[in-house]
Order: sequence, then C-alpha cells, then structure tokens
Amino acid sequence: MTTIDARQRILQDNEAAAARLRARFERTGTLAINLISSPGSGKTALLEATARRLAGRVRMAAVVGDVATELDAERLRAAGLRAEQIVTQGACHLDARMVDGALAGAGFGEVDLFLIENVGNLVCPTSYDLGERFKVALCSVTEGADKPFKYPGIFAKAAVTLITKSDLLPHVRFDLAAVEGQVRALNPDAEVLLCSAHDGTGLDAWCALLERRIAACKACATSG
Ligand SMILES: Nc1nc2c(ncn2[C@@H]2O[C@H](COP(=O)(O)OP(=O)(O)OP(=O)(O)O)[C@@H](O)[C@H]2O)c(=O)[nH]1
Ligand SMILES: [Mg+2]
Repeated sequence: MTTIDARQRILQDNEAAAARLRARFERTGTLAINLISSPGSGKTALLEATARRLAGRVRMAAVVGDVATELDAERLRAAGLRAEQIVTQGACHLDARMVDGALAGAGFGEVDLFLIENVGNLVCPTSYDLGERFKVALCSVTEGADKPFKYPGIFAKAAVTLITKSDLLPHVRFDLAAVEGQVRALNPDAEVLLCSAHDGTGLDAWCALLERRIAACKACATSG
C-alpha cells in the first residue's frame, strides 16, 4: 500500500505554478504582492487608496479572491484599477493556478505593480506561494493586540506588516507598541507601517515603499 500525503502533493503542484508566475513577473520587471489578513481588516480599502495615489505614475492591475461575490473587484474598478475577481466557491485561499487563470482571462498586459488580494483569512493563504515578490500582512487596530502571536505564520513570513485603521486608535484599546514588538520578534526584518485608508495616515510611506520596490524589480529585469 502506498500512502500519499495529499497536502504535500497539493503544495508541490502549487510551488511549480508559483515558480512559473514568478519567472513571468521577473521577466517583465513586475512587482507582485500578496495581501493577507482576516476578513474586513481593510485590504480592499487600502488597494482603493493605493490605486488613487499611484494613478498616472504606475501601471497597475489587481486580482482579488473571495469565496463568493464580485463586490471587491467592482470596488477596485470604481477606484480606477484594472481588476479581476476570483470566486473560489468556498475555498479559503487563492492558489497559484487560480491567479494564473485569472491573469490569462483578464489580459492586463504588462504592469509595474500586480496586486493580489487574498481571501480574508489569516491562516490558509499563508501556505500558498502565488509567485509574489513578498507578502503583506494587515492587522487592523480593531482586531486586538494579540494577533501576531496568535497567528504567527503570516506575520513571520510577511516582508511588510500594515497596522490598519489607525484613525480608530482613539476609540479602541489597542497596544500599538505590543503589536510592533510581536511582529519584530517573529520577523526582525519586517517593515511595520501604521496606516489608515480613511484619513491617509501612512499612505505616503506605503506608496514610497511600493515605488522603491518597483524600481528594484525593473532594475533586476533590465540587468538580468
Ligand atoms: N475607520 C476605518 N475603516 C476602514 C479603514 N479601512 C477599511 N475600513 C472599513 O472596514 C471595512 C472593511 O474594509 P475592506 O476594505 O472591505 O476589508 P477587506 O480586508 O478587504 O475585507 P474582505 O475582503 O472581506 O476580507 C469597511 O467598512 C471599510 O470602510 C480605515 O482605514 N479606517
Ligand atoms: Mg476585500
């Protein structure tokens, strides 16, 4: 009798598809990022604000995963982004094949910045490489200050952690220093930014980070 570790096989297949995506992004000098957070922590709001700020300077497109509805893609299009919805029909994360299929269907052409909004979930999306340059974790100030240590996988892997909805800080109990300390303990190299899509706090720093990383991707594509 042969025992097949199905999860291992699924992740191996995903790695192969992610490697193909990554090679494509590297060829075109595209910065691809994968946004992961619990439902409602502000991924789409951040992308709407990012699209408005970088419009005219950066060629952008997005794919967004949800278990049902096309609501987020509609919001992103209304903010001026070219966007394709992936409806996972219940699956709790995106995988690289879904992203590849959405890219093929959408025909975005070459872009400088490819934004992937994952299904709202702090656990499952962490295991699936989507060919991105780096993962971005979001944690809103309404979620409680214990989240990095309770869900360490994503905060350990994400190159950038955004603490979102900072405009609500005066109204909630949230120990900002404790959250920053947890993220740094899990990932000493992570960049941690405090931001608000509503009042614009931190968005200059966030967009500057993206533009720096886009320039680095372009330099690698032209030199390599
Ligand atoms: N006060 C405040 N509310 C925000 C901010 N960002 C998002 N919200 C609100 O939080 C709610 C959820 O925001 P979304 O952007 O839809 O969150 P999401 O992470 O994309 O949610 P899912 O796609 O369902 O996982 C909405 O009511 C937003 O208006 C913010 O910076 N400040
Ligand atoms: Mg969303």
